[in-house]
Amino acid sequence: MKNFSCFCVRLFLLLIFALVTFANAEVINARPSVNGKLHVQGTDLFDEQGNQVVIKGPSTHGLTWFPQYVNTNLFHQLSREWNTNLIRLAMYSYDYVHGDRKKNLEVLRKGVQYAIENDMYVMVDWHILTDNNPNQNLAEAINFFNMMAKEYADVPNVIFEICNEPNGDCTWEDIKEYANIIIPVIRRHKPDALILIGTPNFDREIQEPAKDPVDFENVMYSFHFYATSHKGESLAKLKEVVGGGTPIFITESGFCEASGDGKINLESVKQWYATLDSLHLSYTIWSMSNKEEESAMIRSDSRAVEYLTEEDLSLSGLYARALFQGKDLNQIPLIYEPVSSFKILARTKPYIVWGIFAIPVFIVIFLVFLIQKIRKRFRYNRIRTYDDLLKFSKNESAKKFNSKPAKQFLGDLFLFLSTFCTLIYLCWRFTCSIPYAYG
Ligand code: IDC
Repeated sequence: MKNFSCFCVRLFLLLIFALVTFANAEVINARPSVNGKLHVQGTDLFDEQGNQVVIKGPSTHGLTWFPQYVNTNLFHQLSREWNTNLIRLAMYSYDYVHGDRKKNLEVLRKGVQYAIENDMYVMVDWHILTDNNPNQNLAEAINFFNMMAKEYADVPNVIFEICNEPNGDCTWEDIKEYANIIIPVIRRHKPDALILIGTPNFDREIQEPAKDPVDFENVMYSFHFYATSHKGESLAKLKEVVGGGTPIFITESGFCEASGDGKINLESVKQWYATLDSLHLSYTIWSMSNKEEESAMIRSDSRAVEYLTEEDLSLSGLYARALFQGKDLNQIPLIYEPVSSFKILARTKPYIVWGIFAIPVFIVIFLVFLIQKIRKRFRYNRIRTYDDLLKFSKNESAKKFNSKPAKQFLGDLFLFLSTFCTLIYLCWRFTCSIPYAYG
């Protein structure tokens, strides 16, 4: 009996040990208040106690484009109900440099504050895009990161993404040069800051830093994908680079095409995010907005900003929420009604939709012209317009004002083409380009 109780106690202790070890192996829902500052070890992220962590959450759209979604109630819902422990604040550097700087900073600071209030990690993203090389606005970037690192030196929540997507002819050497300047600026105030570095060609060429990493600890390199546009080859590259020991953070991803629009490819989505989970990669999903594009998580006809119900969510929103909550994506049917398919086609491939309109419009105008001509022929002696008056006049001096056949043809052609283009434009305008939500 004594042996048996000894055995039971041992078994119980073993169970507890196994549970603790298992729990330590991966803290899915790391929280700044519990897990503190994050740091990189190998290819993984770890908390202050040495537990491996993964952080996930949505990315905002441009901060000053959709500032209404930066509010504490929505962040509370994202944190508590959506189970997200990360929010990315996308501050378009072009807007900051050339636009309303005060507004950008105001929304950004609010975003950081709400993330702190709701116990989320927060990624401060210097969102370069049209300014394709981060060195273009180097002085501004230095000032910006100096200010941010100083302000949030002691805040474990804040993570820095020093440049969104370098593109065009921006090389890895250019990015390294930039990182070598910006990282010390940040680290002067926040020596242990976690820093994420962009990679060439819209954060896709992660093999470059794999070959030639920067000389700093505690950094990760950004990789972006959009499931409809990027598939096998990109996925294989990601696996290979991570397998080779390079730390990667998916600072942005999406379910549709890289344009931010176009239909979702669910099979590809499942494959990508299952891979991210198996590699313990952290990620954000684009975007928390109601823009009329497929990547927006909120429906374009929704006006909710502080709490999102099921009805407010687009397909992207439903899938993103399911991923964050660890639910099965197959539970959400991927259905495109003919109207929404047509709208997506009009936004992504407008020339096809114009073509679709062009055929019936052409036929209708052609028939109208034909009928007009036939009618004129049979009722030639009826005078209706000044033109007719001249045409049928017996007066010699009036006749010389008659248009020549070539001129007449040109006139008809002009009328035909302008009616044709106007009608196509109106068809497109009424069916596609007036956002439903705005009337
Ligand atoms: C897109 C937005 C779109 C906006 C465009 C230009 O979805 O509404 O008009 O930017 O600013 C990225 C970029 C991200 C893009 C997104 C989708 O980081 O700014 O947002 N994307 O195209 N990289 C790959 C895709």
